[in-house]
Amino acid sequence: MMEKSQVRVCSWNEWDPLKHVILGYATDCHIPPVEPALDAKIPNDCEMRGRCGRRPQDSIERGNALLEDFANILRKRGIRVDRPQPLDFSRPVSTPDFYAGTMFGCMPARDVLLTVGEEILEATMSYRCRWFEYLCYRPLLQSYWEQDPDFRHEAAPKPRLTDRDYRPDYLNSGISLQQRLDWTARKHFVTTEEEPLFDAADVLRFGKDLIVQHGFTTNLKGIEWLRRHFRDHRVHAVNFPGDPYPIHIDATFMPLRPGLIISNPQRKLPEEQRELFQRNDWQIIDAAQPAHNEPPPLCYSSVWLSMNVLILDQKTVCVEKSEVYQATQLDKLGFEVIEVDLRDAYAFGGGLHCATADVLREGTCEDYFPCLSSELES
Ligand code: DAV
Repeated sequence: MMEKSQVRVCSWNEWDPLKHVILGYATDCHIPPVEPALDAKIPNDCEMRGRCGRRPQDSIERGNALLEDFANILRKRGIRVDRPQPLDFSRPVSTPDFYAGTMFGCMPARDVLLTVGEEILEATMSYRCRWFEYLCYRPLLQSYWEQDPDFRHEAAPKPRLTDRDYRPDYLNSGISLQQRLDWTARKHFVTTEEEPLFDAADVLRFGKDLIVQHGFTTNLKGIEWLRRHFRDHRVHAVNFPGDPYPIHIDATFMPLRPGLIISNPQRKLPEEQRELFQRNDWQIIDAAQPAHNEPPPLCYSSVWLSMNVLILDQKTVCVEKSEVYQATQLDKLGFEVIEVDLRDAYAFGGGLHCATADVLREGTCEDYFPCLSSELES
């Protein structure tokens, strides 16, 4: 669904005034059959193990109703909201290299689309079931391209996703939590370095600098690909020991405005990687505790979706309604907090930040890290 009027694509960071956004749908979302990278993300005791197929219709309807309410909250603030075009996600994904029984869905737009300035880049993705997800966004991107002569629509090379992309030791479903923590602390992730892989939600945009999480969904070659692609940017790899399932940076490290980041207290940025922020007067503070002890049913994500906030401008932030501790923290930090009821849509792929992808934020490309020594530029 596409609203009319002239489109302009441009967004350099996570906090400048938001004007236009894409928001996903829960429609036809599936739990895909087991595949290597997805399997590594599902906790051992999770009820999703062994389940696959279309998600229950009542949960899809509830998810879509909440997403529509979220869209209306944004529209009332003058933000234009476009929606993707869901596919028949029950269909398999088949290429010469692999076969996956079904697709996934199109709720977390942030995972697929990376907006950097006047460019929107389709990520490679690293799950087989998500290989074709970009197609849901093509009608929108094509129409932006026709309306905005400065918009650059780009796509990263589609990966082969053969078994060589995944470490076989993660296929053992009996891996202990301690084993996972040991592995992720020494960057032994499920994805190998067979070819460049990244999900767009592993990237945070700080003007001239891109901060990219190395983990399950993004490998070092993916980060190197981004570095060669965004030649006018500085691309920094980060990783977060303490996260047994490191996918997507946006429930781990979240810039709120220039100089201020909330960071997941269970997933600390290593000391040597903090230096970049400290030298440039960025404060990294612990995010508030989540309000829940467990994620909602059939959800891949952790309780830390509490910190998956959507910033509307440097004074205004959308927070999930039940996340009272996170809301209080943001209020104390001087933000106007807008409550958004979205928890029952988490199972479709994430929270408020995940569900959206920027099309337009006001503002220009600034340098928020002027003090960079060459040895830190990696
Ligand atoms: O903490 O489970 C979720 C991020 C989803 N985009 C987590 C990360």
